[in-house]
Amino acid sequence: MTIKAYIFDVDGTLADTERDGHRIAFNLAFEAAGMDWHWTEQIYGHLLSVTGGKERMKFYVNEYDKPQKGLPELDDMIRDLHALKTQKYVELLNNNAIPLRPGVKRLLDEARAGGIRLAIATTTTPQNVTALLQNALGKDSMDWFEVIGAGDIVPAKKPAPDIYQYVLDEMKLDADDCVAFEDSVNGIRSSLAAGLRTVITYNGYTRADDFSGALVVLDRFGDTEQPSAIMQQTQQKCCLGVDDIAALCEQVAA
Ligand code: XBP
Ligand code: MG
Repeated sequence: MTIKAYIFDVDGTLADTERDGHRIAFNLAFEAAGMDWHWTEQIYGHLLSVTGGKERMKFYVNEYDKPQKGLPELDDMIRDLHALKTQKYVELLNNNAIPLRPGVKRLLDEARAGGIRLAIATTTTPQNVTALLQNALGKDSMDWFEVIGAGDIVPAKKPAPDIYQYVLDEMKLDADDCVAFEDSVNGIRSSLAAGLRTVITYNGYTRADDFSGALVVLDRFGDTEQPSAIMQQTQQKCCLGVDDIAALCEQVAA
């Protein structure tokens, strides 16, 4: 069977954006709004169990019993805080682009050269996707992706399958035609629930997550300068390529 499309998660997969990107933007927004909230790396690691910045702030208020718990205007406050955070995140990326993870650009180029269609399925906002891609890959990179499924465009965020189902519907493709690329347990639960074979590249926050059902679990896609340690150990090669992904899909189909 021919793979027609690759559907990429963004945060943690295309780039390591959480610890030094989103977390910093949240703290800058809290400070600008005069809030005494501050998310350390450790607190943020716990809060990452909830996807979506607005949902994550609500979880934080309840989980850490903050004084704002139960306020009638809490949802409005969180909405405004999230808009400020998104502005801070975009500014952050425009000033200090967060690089793509090793091998992401190589795999995107290989896929495009091979006629494999590209899409994005992410919990973050469209503005954040645009800022990441344009700063890391240049202005025209947005056109590489046929569909960008992002943020509140679906009712339920990951681990619900909604965002992947939205992308499949928009591309008029079946799950069997595609492969998903994720970094976290919420992400793979979402992609598997949508029926998608899933490649995992874990990161510092997700290395201990349960990736049961993954097509393959790697430290990174890898490239010649920054090879994948797992590909070197298991396949005696530096990187995961389009051919490797096709072979993995053939194996599971057999
Ligand atoms: C990761 C998320 C997002 C980001 C923060 O998205 O769960 O919520 O952490 O971005 P994914 P927002 O891994 O699906 O790309 O504040 O815009 O939600
Ligand atoms: Mg992710």
